[in-house]
Amino acid sequence: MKSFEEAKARLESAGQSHVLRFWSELSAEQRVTFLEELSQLDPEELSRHCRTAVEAASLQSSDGERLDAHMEPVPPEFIGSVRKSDQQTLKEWEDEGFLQIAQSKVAVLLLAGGQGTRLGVPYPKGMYNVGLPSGKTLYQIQAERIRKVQELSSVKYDSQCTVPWYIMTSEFTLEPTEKFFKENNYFGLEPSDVVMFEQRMIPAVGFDSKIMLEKKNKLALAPDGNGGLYRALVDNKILEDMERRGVQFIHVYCVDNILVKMADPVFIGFCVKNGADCGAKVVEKAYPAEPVGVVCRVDGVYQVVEYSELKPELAEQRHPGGELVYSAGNICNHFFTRDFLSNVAHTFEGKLKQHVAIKKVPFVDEEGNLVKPTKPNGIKMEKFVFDVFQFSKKFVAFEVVREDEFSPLKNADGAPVDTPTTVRRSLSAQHYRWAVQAGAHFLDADGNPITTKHRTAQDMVPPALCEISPLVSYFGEGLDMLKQKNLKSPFFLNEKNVMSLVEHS
Ligand code: UD2
Repeated sequence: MKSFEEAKARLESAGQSHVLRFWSELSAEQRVTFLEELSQLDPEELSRHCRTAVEAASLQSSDGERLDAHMEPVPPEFIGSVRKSDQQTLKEWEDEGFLQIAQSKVAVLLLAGGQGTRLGVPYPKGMYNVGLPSGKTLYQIQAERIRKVQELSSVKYDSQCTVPWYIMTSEFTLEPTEKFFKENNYFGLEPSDVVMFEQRMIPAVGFDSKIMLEKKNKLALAPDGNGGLYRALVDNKILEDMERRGVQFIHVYCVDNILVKMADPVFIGFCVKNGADCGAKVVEKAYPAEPVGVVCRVDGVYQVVEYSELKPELAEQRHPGGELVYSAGNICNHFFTRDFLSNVAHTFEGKLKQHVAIKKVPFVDEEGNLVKPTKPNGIKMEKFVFDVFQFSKKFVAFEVVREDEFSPLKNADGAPVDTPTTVRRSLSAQHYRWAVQAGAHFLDADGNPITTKHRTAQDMVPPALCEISPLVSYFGEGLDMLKQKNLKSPFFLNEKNVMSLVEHS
């Protein structure tokens, strides 16, 4: 559809011809890009989208009521747990995970199409430098963890292996992400093993069922949610790519968790050994309003109820001992078999719930003025990646230790939680624990020993600043060279200075 007449006819049939209101004012170049954008819209789908958006917005509260009446927590015995498992069992899961990785059957898939509105930076979140001594960005940390887990698996099972990295981007994030990876030589990964693809964008809808204009020649579009993954897998033939590479298991995760264990062998092994086709990592929720979904059951079926849709009364419910009733916090780390993904993408995608967000959407009014609304004026629809658990034949939840696995970057500094400062501290605290476990001692700037008396693992501010490159250690292993060493804070261990420590041990 590259002609104006065609665009007009299609928009008319969808009841949306108002978007061409400013056509006569557009330059030739603007007309071309606008027609290009409009050509992505299917009239039938567009009508349905607008109808569903308005209906879903009006049903929002009754949906919530229904949910409340039918949800129940997952009994603890149905949740696998790192903390409650013995060393032998953890080792068996880890070995299994490494074995699958060594056979190149495991891929990681990053959901990176979000706009990162809360953090407020104009570029993709993965490019954010959180201020570590190394200056590494989230993308670099993740890339290096992939390199390390490949290396550990290859050494353990004496095989050359690859963990392909699929990155789902959106119109907002594809270009800058591609450029950033190129400029940084893919952080040492094989470029052909980093596969970027784009999710779809969908229009914001006004309460009058009309789609909105962001500019006179641009629709107000937003990514279709991280559950847009399933359509994007088909659109971009990603499942075929996985099949070609022999990938069977996929670890899907979100971009902002600085502690994310890429292709975590323990999680992969746990899921594989349990015959799961779908799994979710959870942590114990820290406080009732924490912005994480809860893994629960609704009418007996596993589901995540997102924090934005969970009533405060339910979020605050506690057992007599004080623990939260809905405590299984989703951390957006999922396990899927390729078969399951394929089944969802080809058979069930249309059944995924449309979640509604009523937002302030800047728009061009009838007179052509750009309006920044002061109250919500538009409906945005999103699908959620976790809404597929219901289609699973064997779903498992796996509880991990927060201090080791979850510290997300959501907000700019100044907010009380999930900021650059808190994620930096979480990483430093973890690496400090690894170094101390390996037998190191820390000294302050004056050379005095740093004492750790009275401290607990949950303490937010680590006693010393410590960063260990993922290229040296993936989860605290291989740090024998730190034994009996006095390390001055801030201490940064990387693949270059590690050699001198080895020589002096
Ligand atoms: C997500 C989870 C929430 C909890 C929390 C932990 C969902 C829907 N919610 O909430 O339950 O686990 O993370 O940190 O998963 N993204 C896309 N395309 C989009 C929208 C988002 O790829 O259209 C990506 C985004 O780039 C990010 C991830 O999905 O990597 C999660 O998105 P978010 O940060 O907006 O989700 P949040 O924190 O509300």
